[in-house]
Amino acid sequence: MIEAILNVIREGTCFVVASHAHPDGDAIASTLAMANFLQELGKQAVAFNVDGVPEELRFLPGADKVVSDPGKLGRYDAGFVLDSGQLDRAGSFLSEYCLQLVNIDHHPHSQLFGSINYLDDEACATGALIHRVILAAGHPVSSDVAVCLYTAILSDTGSFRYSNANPEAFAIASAMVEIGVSPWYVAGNLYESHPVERVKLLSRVLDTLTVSSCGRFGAVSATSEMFLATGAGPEHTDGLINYPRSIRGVEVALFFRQVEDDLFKVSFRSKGHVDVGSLARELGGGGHHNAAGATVSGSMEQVRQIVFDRLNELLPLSL
Ligand SMILES: [Mn+2]
Repeated sequence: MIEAILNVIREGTCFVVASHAHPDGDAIASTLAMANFLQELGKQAVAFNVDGVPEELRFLPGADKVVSDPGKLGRYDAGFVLDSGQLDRAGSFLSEYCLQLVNIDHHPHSQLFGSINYLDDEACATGALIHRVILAAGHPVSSDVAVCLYTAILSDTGSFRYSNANPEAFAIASAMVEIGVSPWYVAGNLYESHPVERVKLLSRVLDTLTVSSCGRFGAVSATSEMFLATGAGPEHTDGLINYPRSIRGVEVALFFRQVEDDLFKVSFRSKGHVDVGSLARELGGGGHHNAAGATVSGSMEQVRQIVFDRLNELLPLSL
């Protein structure tokens, strides 16, 4: 599988590397690791994301060159679609710009939209798969690539706290630090450079905290009114779901974000047996056992009730 990817790289000269909309650290950092690696091989490589690069990831090498306007794309020998699960999360139009697509992903149920699909749902991050590709190419990991790979893994393992923090995660992190990555530099950029709007939004979001009577799930919400009042945007909501999750006894955390008057994005995190990926799929979304999301229409009260009712059914079964 990796050999087939290396052949695509050897035979092509220009590539696009893309990842899913509303990108997280793994999505952007994997994209930039791959794009930087391809450029170091003397190839042309464009990094693309429909939503651009979130503020806290702009320190990554090459982040300033990420293209977000599909109109600026050219023609490519291949497109690498990373961390995306399905092509439309990165942009269905990518297939029109590329002679072939290569899907590299660690999400379970990732669709086989590539001519090559390098999938491993046991990998801690897509960044770990990119690391395997670079090692197989026999290419030394540059300091630019190293900081991207370290960031991808730090981010997707929740700073090595989640169950996906496997030996490979620590091994890659260790190797990247060996190459010269500064853990404090990365953590400082990722976690201690929040804009004040985010912290103001946090105070309002925490005000909405509810915990179920069983104590096993907890939720917070962000409404359009809160975004307006604080000047924060949806890009400032990353990690807010960790607050209900941090409560003792809470197994499933929920974050409801108003998208339109009667439309809510629901994020799920599970600490235990409940497979929030399958719950999200029931609601038309997707994701992992431990982290998932769906978009549900209805008023805030209706949407919360739909999800709470389903959890009240699921949680007793998971004892
Ligand atoms: Mn990922």
